[in-house]
Amino acid sequence: MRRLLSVVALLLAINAGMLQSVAAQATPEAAPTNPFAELGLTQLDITITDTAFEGVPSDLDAGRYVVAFTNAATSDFHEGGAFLQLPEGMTTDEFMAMAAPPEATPVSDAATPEASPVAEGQDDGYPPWYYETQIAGGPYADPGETTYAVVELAAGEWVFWAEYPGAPQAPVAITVSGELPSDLPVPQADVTIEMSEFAFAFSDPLVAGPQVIELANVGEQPHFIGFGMVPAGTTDDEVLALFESEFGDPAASPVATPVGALTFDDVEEGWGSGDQSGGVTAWYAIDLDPGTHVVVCFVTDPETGLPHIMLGMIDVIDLE
Ligand SMILES: [Cu+2]
Repeated sequence: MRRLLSVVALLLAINAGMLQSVAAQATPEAAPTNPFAELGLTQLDITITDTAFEGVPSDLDAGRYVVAFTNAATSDFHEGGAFLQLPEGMTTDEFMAMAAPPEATPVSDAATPEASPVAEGQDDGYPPWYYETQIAGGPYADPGETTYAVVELAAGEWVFWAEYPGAPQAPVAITVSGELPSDLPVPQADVTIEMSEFAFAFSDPLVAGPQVIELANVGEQPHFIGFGMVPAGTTDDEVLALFESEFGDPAASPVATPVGALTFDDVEEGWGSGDQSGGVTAWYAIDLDPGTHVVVCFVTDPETGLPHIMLGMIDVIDLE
């Protein structure tokens, strides 16, 4: 949930102290095995460090790929990224400049460092191109862990990036060429989760333990799924009230629940996917602890300016 909260932080300017309070408390677990090994797909071994993404190829053929993603950063956070096709008319250099940390951006006039397009974009939410371009999903992993995903990349100019401007890891450019094969292998999934405006729909109940999810965005806006563990008995309304208390505009929000006892200290970071555009499916090997989980999406709805969680992309589920 670190990225979820990072996004919210960037968009809504929460203070850094609260972000600290929701840092991961997860203990390292045994690395899951690769459930996609039998598909015959090429594997991309990508590692995130404190300063870079390593192992991202610069050229690929169009197709599906198994991504083995290792979090070797020293933070306590869930770290990851997503494959994003450059929007029409945007060059790789322009994307790199948009995503660069502020201190790495040359500032000709030191008196007005905030007057960059990046800062303006953050104030206004996601830039319009975010809703137009193709985002293929991407892997996230807890500290020291390796996770597995299958993503599909069509021909075009792509980047693998950390999903928020200012990340210390620079995006890596990928040129994808050729036609998508017509006989793409389809991973076997235990549960299909459909994301739309504004709901998650589960084909089967999630269970505790390792499993493969097929994550399908059947909507129009980008979506992702993020998990967090909450105390047993927590309700949707309590989670919504917590987020509304920090980020919400009571006049604009459909939620009018009074703030409950739930605090950000009660929410423990869990697994989350990279963003996926409408029509995009990706597969992820996940491993869920027993207990009560909240699943959420924080992409901003451009019409209302509200994060999708406030519009219905929230479920509380109990796993045994
Ligand atoms: Cu969403």
